[in-house]
Amino acid sequence: MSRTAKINRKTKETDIRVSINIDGKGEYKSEIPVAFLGHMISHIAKHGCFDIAIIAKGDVEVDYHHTVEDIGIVLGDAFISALGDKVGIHRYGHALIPMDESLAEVSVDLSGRSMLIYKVPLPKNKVGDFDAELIEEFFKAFANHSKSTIHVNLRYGENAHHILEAVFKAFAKALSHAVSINPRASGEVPSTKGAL
Ligand SMILES: [Mn+2]
Repeated sequence: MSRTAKINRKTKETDIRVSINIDGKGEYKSEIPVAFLGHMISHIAKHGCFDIAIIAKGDVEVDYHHTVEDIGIVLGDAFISALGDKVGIHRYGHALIPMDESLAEVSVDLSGRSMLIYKVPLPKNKVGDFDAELIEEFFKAFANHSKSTIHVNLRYGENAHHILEAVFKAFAKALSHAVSINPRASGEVPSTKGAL
């Protein structure tokens, strides 16, 4: 059974369409009016081996906040929808990934409960024209809508672009393992409760 989803979400602030194949090859297509976020999501696709297509419009004349948050919402909705009943998945994933001088750690639990811990001190808030504080909003929205527990911790780093790239690559690797099928647990939901 293919683990795919298509989600459309339209509000007065944004209009976002996401399609995803969790068992993809890392193909990424996007039309996003926030270039830096598009660049970061390309790392989720590539290093998670997810096929992701996003078409997004947003009120970026205000600022990037609504568009970044809402892309997180729709991606989270798409992941949880594609995951279905979570039978046979690993559930947990963890990665510690360097990007040059930066080292980021991400732990994911597809727990059915929403929680984000985000400890990523940045040397400056701007990366190009992008407000780097919005990345926390992206992960908060993703955690809320995918009903997952996500801990993001920067061990150390100096360059804001490198730091965030390490965060996204670590997130991709952690999420990729969490959603992958555990051959020793086939047919079982990975919880002693019997449901996630
Ligand atoms: Mn880069």
